[in-house]
Amino acid sequence: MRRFPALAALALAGCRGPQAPLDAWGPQAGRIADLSWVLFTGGGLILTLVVALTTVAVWAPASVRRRIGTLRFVVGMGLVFPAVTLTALLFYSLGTSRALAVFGGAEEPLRIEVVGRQYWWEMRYGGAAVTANELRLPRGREVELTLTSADVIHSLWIPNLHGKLDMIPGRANVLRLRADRVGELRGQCTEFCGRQHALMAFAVVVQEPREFEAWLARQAAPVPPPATVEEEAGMRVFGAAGCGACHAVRGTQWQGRIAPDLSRVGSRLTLAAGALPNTRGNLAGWIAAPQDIKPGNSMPAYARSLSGEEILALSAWLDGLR
Ligand code: HEC
Ligand SMILES: [Cu+2]
Repeated sequence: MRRFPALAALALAGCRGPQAPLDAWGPQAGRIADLSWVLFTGGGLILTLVVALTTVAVWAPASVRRRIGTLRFVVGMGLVFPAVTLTALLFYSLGTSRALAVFGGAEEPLRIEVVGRQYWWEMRYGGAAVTANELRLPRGREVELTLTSADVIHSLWIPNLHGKLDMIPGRANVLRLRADRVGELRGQCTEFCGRQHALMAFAVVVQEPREFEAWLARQAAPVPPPATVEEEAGMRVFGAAGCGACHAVRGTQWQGRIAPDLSRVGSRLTLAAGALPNTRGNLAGWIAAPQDIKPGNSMPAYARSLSGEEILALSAWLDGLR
């Protein structure tokens, strides 16, 4: 008995926090949570009823048992009851799906394209800015995410905001959502897409609209020139090592399109799709040994071809891109 509170706390821990579907941060997740509660409650009541009837059928005296053995009872509880309940649920869930497909407001939604790739995410804010592994949203604004894939099937899930939606090569799926609270959430790939599927997450940052606009303007601007001698050295190493063949940095000659855009990589919360917290040390570690941190991802390791000093200079420059 004394363990019970601990067990209950453990079970309910999934109901709150940055990756909890029942902790709705917007109307879409709210609808899904309502549907879930109806199903949990209804399912619980029906289970209780079935257990009670089974107990009666096994243990009750014959006179009582006879009552639940009549044809009327069997047809009523075995056919009519499930038909009525399931039909009601069908219409309720169709109503939920419909509500999820449309926006309530008259305002133009903010459109963001999200491209799934092995094993990271590209976020494109119209022509204005490209970023990776981080979805920033203005609080209270309706957002239309267009989901595509550049390779295999992925699936995008931000439990606090909406249900899952697949990202299918050659197809665009649309997810409409709104975040009503300021703060940080987490999204995750939920369709097995290869060896590093588990390390394919992203940060969701909901900001006040004004802060969001400022962030977006900074993302869209060319990067400023290096501020220190070390950063300048880092920028040179970036060119010499060929990082720009895969990565883009806004306002430079490096415009690679097959890896995360690094224009403002220093401002992101995590590195490599949630694999590491974003610190200067982790940046250096990632450049030296990405295959040890995330084996099978598409970035080559530089521990052998670059010196420690070069890697530190690179990390200084990238960390300064905010
Ligand atoms: C062959 C293409 C390729 C080259 C060359 C390459 N990278 Fe990468 N890089 C990638 C890919 C792909 C990822 C994403 C890996 C993942 O998360 O699955 C990545 C991720 C990163 C990240 C993390 C970005 C983020 O959004 O979290 C950094 C930082 C980075 N690379 C720096 C560099 C530097 C510095 C160089 C040159 C020394 C370099 N890369 C060379 C392909 C490349
Ligand atoms: Cu994936």
